[in-house]
Amino acid sequence: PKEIFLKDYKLPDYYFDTVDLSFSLGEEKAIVCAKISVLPRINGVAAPLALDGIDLKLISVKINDNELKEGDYHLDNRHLILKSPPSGNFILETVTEILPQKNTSLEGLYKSSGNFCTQCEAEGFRKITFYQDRPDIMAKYTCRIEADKSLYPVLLSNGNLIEQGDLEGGKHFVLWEDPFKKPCYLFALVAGQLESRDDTFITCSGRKVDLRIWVPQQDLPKTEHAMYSLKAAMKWDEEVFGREYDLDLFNIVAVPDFLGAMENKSLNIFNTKLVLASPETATDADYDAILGVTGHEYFHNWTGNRVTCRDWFQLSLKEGLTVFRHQEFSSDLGSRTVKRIGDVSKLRIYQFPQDAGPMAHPVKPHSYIKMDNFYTTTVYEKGAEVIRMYKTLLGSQGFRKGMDLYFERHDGQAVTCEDFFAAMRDANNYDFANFLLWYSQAGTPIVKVNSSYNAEAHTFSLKFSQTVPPTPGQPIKEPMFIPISMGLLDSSGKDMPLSSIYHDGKLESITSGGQPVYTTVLRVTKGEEEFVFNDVAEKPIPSLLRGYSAPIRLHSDLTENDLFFLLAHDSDEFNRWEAGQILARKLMLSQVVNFQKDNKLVIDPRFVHGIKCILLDSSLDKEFIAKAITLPGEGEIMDMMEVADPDAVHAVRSFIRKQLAFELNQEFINLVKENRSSGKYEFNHDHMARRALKNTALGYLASLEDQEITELVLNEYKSATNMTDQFSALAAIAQKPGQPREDALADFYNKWQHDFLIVNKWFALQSTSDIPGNVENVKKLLDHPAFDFSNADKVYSLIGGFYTSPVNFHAKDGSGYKFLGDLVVPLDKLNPKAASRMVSAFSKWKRYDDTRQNLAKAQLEMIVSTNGLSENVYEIASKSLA
Ligand code: BAL
Ligand code: ZN
Repeated sequence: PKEIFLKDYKLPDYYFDTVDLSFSLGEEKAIVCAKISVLPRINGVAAPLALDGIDLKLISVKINDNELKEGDYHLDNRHLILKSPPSGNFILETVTEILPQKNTSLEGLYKSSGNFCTQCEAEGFRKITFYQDRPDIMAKYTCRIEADKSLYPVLLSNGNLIEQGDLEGGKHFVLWEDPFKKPCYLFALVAGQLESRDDTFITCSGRKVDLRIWVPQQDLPKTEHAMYSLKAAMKWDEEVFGREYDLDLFNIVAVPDFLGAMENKSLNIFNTKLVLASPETATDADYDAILGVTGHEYFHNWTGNRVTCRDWFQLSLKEGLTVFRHQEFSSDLGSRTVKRIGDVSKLRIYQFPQDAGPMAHPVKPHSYIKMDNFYTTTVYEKGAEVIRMYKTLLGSQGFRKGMDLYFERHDGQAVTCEDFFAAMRDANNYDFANFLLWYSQAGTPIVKVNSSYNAEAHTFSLKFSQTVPPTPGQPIKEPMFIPISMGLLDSSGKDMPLSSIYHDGKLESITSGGQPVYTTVLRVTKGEEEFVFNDVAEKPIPSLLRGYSAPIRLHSDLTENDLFFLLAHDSDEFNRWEAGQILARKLMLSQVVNFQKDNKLVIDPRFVHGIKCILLDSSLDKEFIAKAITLPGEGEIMDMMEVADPDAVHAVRSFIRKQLAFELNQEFINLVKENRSSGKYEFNHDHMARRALKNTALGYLASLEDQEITELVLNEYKSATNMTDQFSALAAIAQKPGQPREDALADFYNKWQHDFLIVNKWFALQSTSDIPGNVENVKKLLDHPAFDFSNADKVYSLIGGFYTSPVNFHAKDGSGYKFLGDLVVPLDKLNPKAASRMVSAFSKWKRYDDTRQNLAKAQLEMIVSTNGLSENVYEIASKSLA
């Protein structure tokens, strides 16, 4: 397989101006005609024109109406190369035949539950027709679709519907025209039996936009929340970023076989689970995901579609930025602190390990074999943190100025991350020093900070030192520009006023309009650096990295007492949560050592007391309490160990949970009773926070061996009036093996077997379980009538879920590794994207003991030596072994 490098980027020799597509959709094949007006980049230079094409049967190719002979072009299984096109503008016409019904890869044109749909990002358009499949080719499209009218009454594409009519033989046609230039990855087509929920949105300039959400008819009642989310997103983008929607129609289509969601111009396509919701069938997490993803895809209209990427190395230009935008949208509609805690947890659980493993890559990768493998948490979530740092440094207004300049300069263009950086810099005349390193250096920076107070001089010093660990291909790193948002607490827990800092040989005032500030942002840019605060009346306790102002690992010299103090008093709620997490991590790591030495496990009474104070603090947001009493995940603790020990970490986490449940039993029971749902389900922060707290408490209680508690949890399950409560109670019961677990799981399946989205949750609940020897249960579920190996969502729920349970996936007998390894190769034949995700589970194999290393390595070697492997799987498996 060929590796593609950013440094090799070249401008295309040809641009495409207009593209007229025509699809004839049949039951066995589809015929695609493409008429493209081609412009050479340099007039008079006639280089060969290479078009990408995979799994296409070429019927004919014409230039300026003249059919080409075989000697005029070269055709192989990846390209059609026109050897000597005319030296000026010309019209290229191709006719190709494709087989959507046989396409299981979920990219290109394929059928899903009887409907045709497309997925073209990153490089799926080449499975539809011969094309220069790269994002810097931006053209205006029309799309004519012809199909049987009774089977496919709805025919959709991008832009505006400009013509439609009936044809002979029970067929009909439509013609769509998209007035905006776009790269081919934003092309979309849908054909099928769908109905729409219709609504309208009046934009800030008074234009009426028709909104349609397309689903099978019986699902229409479940689209209310998606429509609410879309309208909220449209309004929010106008208010916060001044971005108005630019067409008169916006469509969303829900499709059962689809990876995530896709921002095709004015025709977003979503996996069904990201559209459908009702209180009885969807959890609060589902409602939240629908809000966030609907926003995300809509926001791409400006950040991704109107301004797109020059090449795929720039993916974070649109994805990091759009994730940041949807995070802010969700924060504004819910609780900012709780959203931030969730986003930072996600970063730590998924991105930090990636940044420390064999697939570590910068936010702007240097190279790839298969671009699909780079739709990663680094590009998305770390990329969003990079955008957040611009805002932290520039403030809200400065950031908005930078965004406005970015759109002003680049609307209608395909650009780079450096172009975005330049807009932020130029709009604010800001010195960003070495900030661009965030795009080019992989690895999570480790920042150490030591503090000291001089009681005579009333000064307080913070000394920072930073390192960035080596990552594949980058053994030596430069210091990064790290914004540290911080404040100082006095002995009563109040924020102290900050007036001036001595730094880099200069005294800097940090007042604002003559008034003292209570939070400031330090610009840490060197390997070692000191900041000295003046006029500090008493020894303070520093609150560092407020709001998690940079994606780093911070090691401070705060004592446990300092952390308990911050947990109780910090005005920055994020840092209150963070203090509790640091304490929990310290406690868990200390008990892991005890477990490994066969010593008795113990829990620090101060920790129990700290949790109790949070539980009983009625001034706190209930969802914040739920987050603050949740222990760090097992993966997070394993990441902090020299050699990851899944058995020890699992035993310790379970022990602490159980001990807290035992010691705070009455408090947890009270929380369950006080926060039961009453009345109608509502999607709003207060209601969701009550449910989150009640269900977190229930989860703790269910870890105890106690008949009364088992009955309480069963009762919660039976009396639940919405899916959030019902599923949480089921998960609580399912923590422990035994008859109540079996009965509840069977009951739940019987109730919901007609709803595949809920059945997927049921699969995932069982596959992710920590119960001993779970691999055998999961193997049995592979034969369950509701499981279907060819459906990606079922595969993610059952097989993908399994490796999220460290004790079972990393079982010392190798049973977990073998289970997954055996499934990767057959899955690769059906869906390489899904298979490569599964292989990623092995990528951290070097973090474990020798026995586990050998067992995991054997699976990777077996996979990589398989004949006919996809590039997707090959890239992950071979890089993991390197
Ligand atoms: N562009 C791929 C799906 C998404 O990130 O929106
Ligand atoms: Zn996106």
